[in-house]
Formats: sequence, structure tokens, C-alpha cells
Amino acid sequence: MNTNEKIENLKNELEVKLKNVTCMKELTDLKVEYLGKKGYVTELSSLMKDLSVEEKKAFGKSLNELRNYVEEKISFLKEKLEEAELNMKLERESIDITLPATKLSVGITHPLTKIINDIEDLFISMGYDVVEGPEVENDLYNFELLNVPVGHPARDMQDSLFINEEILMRTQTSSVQVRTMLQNKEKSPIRIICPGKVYRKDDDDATHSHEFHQIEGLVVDKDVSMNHLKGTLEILAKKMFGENREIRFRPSYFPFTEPSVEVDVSCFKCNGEGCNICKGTGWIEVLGAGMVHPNVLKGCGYDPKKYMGYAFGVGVERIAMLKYEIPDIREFYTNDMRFLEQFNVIEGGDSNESK
Ligand code: 2NM
Repeated sequence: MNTNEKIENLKNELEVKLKNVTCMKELTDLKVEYLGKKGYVTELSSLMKDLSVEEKKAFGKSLNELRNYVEEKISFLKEKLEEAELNMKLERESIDITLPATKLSVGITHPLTKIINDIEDLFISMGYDVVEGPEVENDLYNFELLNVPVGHPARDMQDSLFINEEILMRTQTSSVQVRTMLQNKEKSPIRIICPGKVYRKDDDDATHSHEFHQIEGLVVDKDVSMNHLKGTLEILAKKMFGENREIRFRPSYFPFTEPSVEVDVSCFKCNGEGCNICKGTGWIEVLGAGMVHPNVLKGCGYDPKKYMGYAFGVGVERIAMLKYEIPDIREFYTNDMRFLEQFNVIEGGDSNESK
């Protein structure tokens, strides 16, 4: 076989082998088989040394042509294979846009959070600050400075969750108000509400929870009276239970206020006629309040001869239970979606639809 025939042979064989290539790996192997260091084309060039100068010229040209031919054929097939692979990949990854979409559930505001947010917004609009503080509290802030005397039932180990002799889970958010008064070194007027979780040593049942939410309000200034307290609480009652509500004060007792009052709101269901909610009285007890006791002011660094204050406290669960007629406080914490979804209200909307 002369060199030209050998070249023709290699070309024909390549044609056949290319037809049998099914993947990139096989093509790469084929390229090495022809153009690699020990490949057919390289092998062929070793014949060069035995040729005359004239023959060398011609043979060299043919070899170059062969090399180009092989490279061209292989890169052509390479392109074809890549295209086929891409098409297969596109086929594999195609998306069926007619399939039904996965339903995403959107979170909703918890009813207690909703009430807290609404009350915060109301008091912020009247110039109050919202202040928070620790839930694990010192006896000093939770009882001592609130004029809760030793021997008072609230201080009993049986009602409060004590961690040790001195530290307990706060039983009211008024501890935050004590902290705020103490921290105010200028002894300037204060206008705050303190929302948050409070704790009692209670067995849980339909109307009791060892952990619940409170919002307490405090105003300390040079000339504030029971009238300001009543006006403020009337605005609060209307916000919570509707514009047509009235409130009334009944005398009561708290260690930290003097005088102290229980606050009733006219029944939002029967408008004062008497029904199951107000137990026929036309009034519902919703708040505790009073004028801050001079001992509390003094203990927190305010001169009770110059300063006066009013304060109030409201239980958030109680408000929600009344408003939505929820019979069991545990509903708020067990997170049954069927319960929670009933309060699917849009945040920022007015929760105050009741007449
Ligand atoms: C209530 C009822 C009455 C109250 C008192 C104080 C403070 F810190 F000024 F002494 N804060 N909150 C208070 C008064 C709370 O909750 C039923």
C-alpha cells in the first residue's frame, strides 16, 4: 500500500467509525485514536524519514490535509452531539404549565396580637410611648415598689411563679412602669403603655391561664386627675367595643392606686338591656384603674406633693373572649387553625366593627 492509499483508507475507516459514535466520550476517544501522540495520523508521519525531498513535500501536504480533514469531521460531529444533548436536556426539563399550582398558605395575625396592635396604635396617636421590659423580674419592681405589702395575697408563693426568694415571673407589666419612672432621672412627665406577657401560679382551665397578656397604662404629670383617667378609658372602651359605649367607675382596691376603681363598659351586645354576656346587668367589667399611690410615686423618685399619676390595666385575653364570645382561654394557645382563621383580618384594618 502506498502512502496515498493509506491516507484514503484512514479516511474511509474514519467515516465508518464516526457513524458508530453515540456520545461525547466515544468522540473524544476517536479523536485520540487519530490525532493523539500514538494516533494513526502521527504514526503515518513517521514514514516521512524514509522519503526523498520531493516525496516529503507532497506527503507533508497530504498529511496536513488529512489532519485538517479529521479535525473538521470530528468538530462537525461534536457540534451535532452537543446540539442533540441540549435538546434532550430541554426535553427532560420541560415544565407542564397546565399542572395546578401548589397552594401557599399565608400567615394571619393572631387575635391577641391584633388587639395589642390596635390598642398600641390608639395610645401612640394620643402621644404615649410603648415600653417593654423583662418577664423575669425582681421582687423589688414587681411588688416592693408597687406598694404591695408583705403579707398581701398577691405576694404569696401560692399565687406567683417564684424562681428564687427574690426573682419571679412578673405578675403585672407595672414592673416596667416602675423601671421607667426610676430610669427617668429628670423626673419629667411620663405617658406610657406597657404590653406584654404576665404569669400566675394557676391551674389552667377554661377561664384561667398561668400565662396571659396585659396592657398597663401610666401617666405621671403635675396636674392630672381622675377625670383625665375617665376620659382616656372612655376612648379606650370605644376603640375596643364600639363608638356607642359608655363606661362607669365602681370603687375598688389595688395596693398601687388610691383611689382604685373597677371599670365597666355598657354591654356591646344588648346595649345595656341585659343579656347573657352582661349577665342581665347591662354592664361588663373590663379594666382596673386608679390614681397612682403616693408611696409608689415616692419609691420611684417622684415627689408626690408635686406629681400625680393615673394608671390602668387591661387583660388582653379577657377583652378578646368578651368581644368574640370565646368560651375557653386555651383556644389562644393551642393554635387550631380552624379557630385562628376566623380572625383572618387584614392588618391595619379597623377591628372595631361592633356597634
Ligand atoms: C391595674 C389596675 C390599677 C397600675 C398601677 C401602676 C403603677 F405602676 F403606676 F403603679 N401601673 N399599673 C394599675 C392600677 C394596674 O391593673 C388592673
